[in-house]
Parts: sequence; structure tokens; C-alpha cells
Amino acid sequence: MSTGFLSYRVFNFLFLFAIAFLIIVAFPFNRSLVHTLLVDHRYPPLYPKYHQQELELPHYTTYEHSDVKYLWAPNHPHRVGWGNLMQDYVLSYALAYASNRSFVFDDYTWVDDGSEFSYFNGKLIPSQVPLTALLSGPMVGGELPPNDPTPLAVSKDFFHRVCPNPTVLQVSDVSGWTDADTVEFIMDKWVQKITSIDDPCLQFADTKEQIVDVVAYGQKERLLSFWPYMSKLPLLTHWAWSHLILDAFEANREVIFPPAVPSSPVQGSKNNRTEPFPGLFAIHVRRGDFKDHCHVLAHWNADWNAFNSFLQLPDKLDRSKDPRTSAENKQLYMDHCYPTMEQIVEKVKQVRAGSEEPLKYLYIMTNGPASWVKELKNALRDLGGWEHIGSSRDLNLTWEQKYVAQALDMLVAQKAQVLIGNGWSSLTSNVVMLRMTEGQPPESNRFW
Ligand SMILES: Nc1nc2c(ncn2[C@@H]2O[C@H](COP(=O)(O)OP(=O)(O)OP(=O)(O)O)[C@@H](O)[C@H]2O)c(=O)[nH]1
Ligand SMILES: [Mg+2]
Repeated sequence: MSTGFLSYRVFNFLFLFAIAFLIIVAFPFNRSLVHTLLVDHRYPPLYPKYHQQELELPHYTTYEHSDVKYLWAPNHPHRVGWGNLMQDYVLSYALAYASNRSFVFDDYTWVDDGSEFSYFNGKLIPSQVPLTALLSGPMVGGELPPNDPTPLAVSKDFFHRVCPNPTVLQVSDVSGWTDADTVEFIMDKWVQKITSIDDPCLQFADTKEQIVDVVAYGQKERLLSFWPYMSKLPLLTHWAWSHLILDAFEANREVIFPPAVPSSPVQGSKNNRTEPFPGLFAIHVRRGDFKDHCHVLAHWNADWNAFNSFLQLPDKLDRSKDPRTSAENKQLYMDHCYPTMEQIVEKVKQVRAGSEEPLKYLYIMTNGPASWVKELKNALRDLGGWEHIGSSRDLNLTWEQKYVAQALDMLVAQKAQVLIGNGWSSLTSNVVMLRMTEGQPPESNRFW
């Protein structure tokens, strides 16, 4: 027996032992890590190319030697979904724009504890995703319309380079408002404060306390008075998704919307407006954490998100007269927040029947499990009359696209002829906000 054979056996033994150890010991504790190592063989992407590009935007060379003023808001919420973060980003940008300062953008940060990866819903995700992996356009330093003198956005790293010692604002520095005031009123107070400051280098304290309290996004009385200003912001009128997302759309046209619409651009045409895709019907079926979250919403008697509550939208949440803890109230919330397969099919049937345009292509955007989505597809197919049904679970995505796939679904929903969304979802409400900016008919935005 040779020593080579022995060491081969030892190696084999150790290898099998390591696998057994991973499966038996580590799996119950760290399912996702084991899955990542054994099945995917790789960690989530870190998007180095995108980070690098953010360090080299073309306007930096002139900005370095100019009197451009900046506003850096590091107080974005962490450990929240993209929908919640996007809301905060949009209002932070609106404040910088109204104060005539360059908006400083940061990553989509899950945690900033120095880690590369974190857990969300038992899955390994990148702790930070560069914003340019999700977006293009004004938010991430893209051009503003000609004649708009507002400075372009810059990255956090550029800001730190040109502003080593910024003036730091505390959220408490502006008084005279409470969380009962409208967002318009609060923003006005902030603009007055910020425009009175000469220092070009200005930032909010990094306290995770936001300028507009998160509750406001669910209060139409407070947020919608800001809409006439917001809806004209180039940020929204020139809203643009990243090349990564547009590439994902192009690669998946056949999954989303066959037959492919030849050469029709998804964004960037005249005035940045594009027509909705004829016949495309998108439904946002919010699953996952909403299974429990919908009960919490019932307990709070929470209203729909403000941007799901524009006056012109046909579906309203008819909040129950029953006490919020009653079985009737809970049922009402489940019916609209976490509808059953039968309820989904029924609503889709009704909305399709009431649509002036024939809706032939159905796209199910969802974070629901693949097996459940398959069943839902079958139930919807039984309605008949479709030329195609696709879903988030049918997409072919690259490794980098996989971790920002919610943005692709938002793009599809934004361009759909008709959308049914979840009234409490910030993801739905951001899509409705973009659809309203683009001038799509209000009645094309429906809710469960
Ligand atoms: N791909 C995909 N992901 C989704 C979809 N809906 C939800 N998600 C995922 O779940 C997260 C949703 O959380 P948020 O963005 O916070 O939105 P929300 O939970 O619907 O609304 P809030 O109640 O305001 O938090 C997203 O960031 C996605 O990761 C969907 O339709 N498609
Ligand atoms: Mg959420």
C-alpha cells in the first residue's frame, strides 16, 4: 500500500467529513450559507464595477473646482426593503433639489457594520448594493433637463473628498413642526433652514432619524399636498432604471411580454415618456413577510400608502366600522392585504372584464415561493383568454440581476397597461407614483 493511496483516502475521508459536518451541524443553524456553498458555490455579488463607476462621474472634474453646494443625508433607514428606502431617497432628493444643492447618493445599504453579506428572510444578501445597480437618472448623477441649473448628484465618496469637514445638521435643528404637519410644510421649513446656510458642505447627522417620519408615507392627508411639487421634479419625470435592470428586461422580453415589442424603448424616448405596453396586465402579489405583517396592519388599522390613495384612483380601502381587533376587521385586512388564490383569480377576472383595452398578457410580480406561484398561474390560466402568463419566478437573471430583481418587476409594473397592487406595499406605491408621473390613466391602478 503506497503513502499516496493513504493520503488520498485521508483526503477523501476529510472531504466527506467536511460535507457531513456542513449538512448535519451547520445546516440547521445556517441553512442559507450551506446552500450558498454547496449549491450556488458562490456568495452574493458585490458589484465592484458599479462602485468604481460611481467614483468617476464625468461632472466631478468641474465640480472639484467650483462653488457647488452639497447636501448629504446619511440618515436613510437600514434593514428595510427597497420600497421603503426608495421613498426616503425620493424625499431626500426633493429636499436637496428644492434647496439648490447637489444631492449626495449612497448605496442601498442593508447594514453598514463593515460586513460584505447579511441575512434577509433566511437568505444571504449583499450588505450594500451600489445605487447605480438599481438606478440611472438624476438620483445617481445623471443629466437634468437642459436649462435646469440645479447641480447634479454626486456619490458619497466624492462628497467626502471635497467636503472633509462639513457642517452637520441635526433633525432637531428645525423646530416649529410636529409629525401631524403635512410633508409640504415640513419640507418648506427645511428648505428655509438649508438655504440660510452658506457652507457648501452640509450633511445631516448619521442618526437614522429621517427628516420625514416614516409614518407620513401611510398618511395621504400629510403626503399628497406635496405631490404637485414632487410630480414635476426631474427626478420623477426623468426617472430611469439602471442598465443592469434594462438589460434584464431586454433578456426577458419573451418571458414578460411575448410577442416582443420590436425596438420599442423601455425608457429614454421623447421627454423620457414611453407608452405602456399594449395588453400587458401586471399584478403585484405581495407574499413573504406580509403573511404576518398584514395582521399587524389590521391591528394598527393602517391605511393604504399615500401614493396608493390618490383621490382619482377607483379602489378605496373601506376601513371597517368594527373594532380593529375584531375578527371582521382582521378578515377585511386579509382579504385586501393577503388575498387567497380564489380572491386573486376573482379580482383579476373582474378587472380584465372592466378594461377598455384587451388585456392578454399577464405578468405576476411576486416574492412568493415558486411552487405556490406555479399553482396560482394554473388557476389564472383556467380563466382562459390569455395569450401569455409570466411571473417573477420565470425570469432568467444573471447573478448580479438576481439581487436587484425587485427593480425589474417594478419596471414591468410601471409599463403595464393595467396594474393590480397591494395598497399597503411601498413597492406597489412607488410604482403607482411613477405611473401617475407618466400620466397613465388613474383608473389603470387597481388594488386587491
Ligand atoms: N422580485 C420581487 N421582489 C419583491 C416583490 N415584492 C416584494 N419583493 C421583495 O420584498 C421587498 C419588499 O419590501 P419593501 O420594498 O419594503 O416593500 P413592501 O414590504 O411591499 O412595503 P412596506 O410595507 O412599505 O415595507 C423588496 O425589496 C423585494 O426584495 C416583487 O413583486 N418582486
Ligand atoms: Mg417592507
